[in-house]
Amino acid sequence: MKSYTSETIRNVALLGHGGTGKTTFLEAALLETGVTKKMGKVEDGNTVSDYDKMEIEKGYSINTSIVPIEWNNTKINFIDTPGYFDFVGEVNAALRAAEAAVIMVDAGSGIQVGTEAAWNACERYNMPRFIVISRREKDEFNFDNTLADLQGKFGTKVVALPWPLSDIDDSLKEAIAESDEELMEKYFDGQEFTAEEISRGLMTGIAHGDIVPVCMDTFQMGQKVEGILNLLAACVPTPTHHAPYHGTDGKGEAVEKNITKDGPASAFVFKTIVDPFVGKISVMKVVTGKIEAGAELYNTRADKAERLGKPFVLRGKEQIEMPSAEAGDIIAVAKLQYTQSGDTLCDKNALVKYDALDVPSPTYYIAIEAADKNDEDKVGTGLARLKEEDPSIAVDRNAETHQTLIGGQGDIQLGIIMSKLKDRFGVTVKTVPQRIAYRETIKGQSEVQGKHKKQSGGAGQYGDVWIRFSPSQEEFEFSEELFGGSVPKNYVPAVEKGLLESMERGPLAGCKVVNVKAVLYDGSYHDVDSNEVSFKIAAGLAFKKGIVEANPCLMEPIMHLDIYVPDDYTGAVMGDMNKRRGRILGMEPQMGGGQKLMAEAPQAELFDYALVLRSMTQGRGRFEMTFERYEEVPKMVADKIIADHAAEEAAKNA
Ligand SMILES: Nc1nc2c(ncn2[C@@H]2O[C@H](COP(=O)(O)OP(=O)(O)OP(=O)(O)O)[C@@H](O)[C@H]2O)c(=O)[nH]1
Ligand SMILES: [Mg+2]
Repeated sequence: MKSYTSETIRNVALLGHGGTGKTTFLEAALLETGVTKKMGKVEDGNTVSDYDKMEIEKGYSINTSIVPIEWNNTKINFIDTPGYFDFVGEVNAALRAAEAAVIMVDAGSGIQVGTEAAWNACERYNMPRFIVISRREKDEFNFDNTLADLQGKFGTKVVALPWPLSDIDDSLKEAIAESDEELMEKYFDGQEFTAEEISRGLMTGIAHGDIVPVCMDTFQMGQKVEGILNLLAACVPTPTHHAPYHGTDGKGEAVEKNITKDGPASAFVFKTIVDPFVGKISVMKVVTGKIEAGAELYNTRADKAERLGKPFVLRGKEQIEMPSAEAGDIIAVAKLQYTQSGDTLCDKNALVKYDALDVPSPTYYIAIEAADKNDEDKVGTGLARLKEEDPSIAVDRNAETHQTLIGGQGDIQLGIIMSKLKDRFGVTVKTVPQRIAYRETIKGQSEVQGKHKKQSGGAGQYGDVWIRFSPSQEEFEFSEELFGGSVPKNYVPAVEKGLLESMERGPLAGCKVVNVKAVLYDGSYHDVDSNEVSFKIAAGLAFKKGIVEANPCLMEPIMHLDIYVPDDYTGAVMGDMNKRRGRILGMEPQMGGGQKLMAEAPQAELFDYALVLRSMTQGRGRFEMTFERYEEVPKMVADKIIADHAAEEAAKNA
């Protein structure tokens, strides 16, 4: 593929509800531009964009892919995003590389949750946008009705746009007038716009997001996409007109960089593909300068230089070599050593680090185990590789529950991660019930004796301690108030060690014990039989007894939730929180509609919250969750946890 200049490149993200035909539209465009001879179909697994094995198997897009379409000396780099909710991280990344978005709307279904999500994402990124209506071949489809729905939802900035511009109706005229004061005056004076003014007004309006054209051109399953391509080639702002990229320079000071081919090179890596055969592919948007094969660029996050191989253009999985790439283009480079998604590569003499990617924080976790215990290491390395590809997954090894958790946006995303582990790394994993990192503590005091004595035959063992237990603000406090040499000082560290080790597994439910103060105040010893081990064991015995006698209780993690829902659903969400032992702390109306509900609930009641909230709100609700504090488990619940633990132990020892 030839190199394109900044002015002849357009970068367009394809967004929209799942299944609206984004990937299919690209197939039509590839056919129309002569790249393919026959149109691929998503259901046949032979499209250019959905090339990943998992995408073919599932029949929908999972990864963002790049499909450049060369059209009348312009190259439109389409960035095809998955429409399904779980893959919002892919959409965020795509919008960091695009100058405009096309929101695909299904003629039959009209506005869907994914349409709203796409619109909101465009608002967040100030993204100029176009609306294209797919599946218009349906009999019941009526353009004016759909347009009216879109205007009802998103406002009058949504206008029908005939292309090439022919008859310009009043709503379009008004929108053009609003783009510019001079044009507004002319409009109110009743003067006609010149062709140049119309074009200027339209471009400004689209670039600022004040005009959102709905493409009027009909296109049907694989035919006639040229109207849309013409419109996009003409009206999508060129990369050089894009709002500047924000970041920091070598001194950590804020900088803004406009896309320009002049000056030192810099590029933003928005996507990583881990190909089992080719290795790692870093997909980047060139922000400034020019990138050539063999260039040495600096990775400002990793603080390492990277030598680039030949840059290439991706078209689905196909790699097309390019001699060089100019600012504004999207290219890929293979086998970079240190670079991850969200990194900046730049000229060493002009350091810059662009703002990192917005990675959605995980809201849904599952606990996994390798089906074969010997594969644990492979699971670890596999997950680390997959996280390079999808930074929105979290991989946590919980030190208290000893479980491996993977987190993401929902069950589809995590199911795919599990399939990929099998497929690419050959390890089968299974999900297991998630454990909560309960903790044990005490609310009262106790004074107990721990005595370890073994004096039958051979060398004896003797350790005897009296310890006072009470609550503490700190995780663990230890001191001694011994008098008269009841316990020789050299055994005191062994007592402390014995207590510390016992804290790992409390007597109630085998959980970590916290917030305990222990004072060693008395004891006895034996001249011959006492040793460190005996005092350690004695301390452990004292601990068990001491905790049980000091009014112990179980503590559980309480999470803070910020839940964003449209007004209609607040009642349902609040009711559901009550069922989860949760509390609503407050409510804040949001700009642009909807409410933010602040709530707290025990983690134990929230495992499925991401899935339930989604179904409760038809996919319109979302939430963020952070750990808040530990709180005492209510007695009824605690009794059950303790009983379950006892049963588990009994089964283990049976
Ligand atoms: N009848 C008809 N079917 C279409 C049209 N466009 C797409 N389809 C079909 O709709 C289904 C979904 O199309 P995709 O292209 O995968 O939709 P998508 O928007 O890429 O979906 P996600 O990747 O899940 O977001 C496929 O079975 C297509 O063949 C169209 O214009 N008319
Ligand atoms: Mg798709």
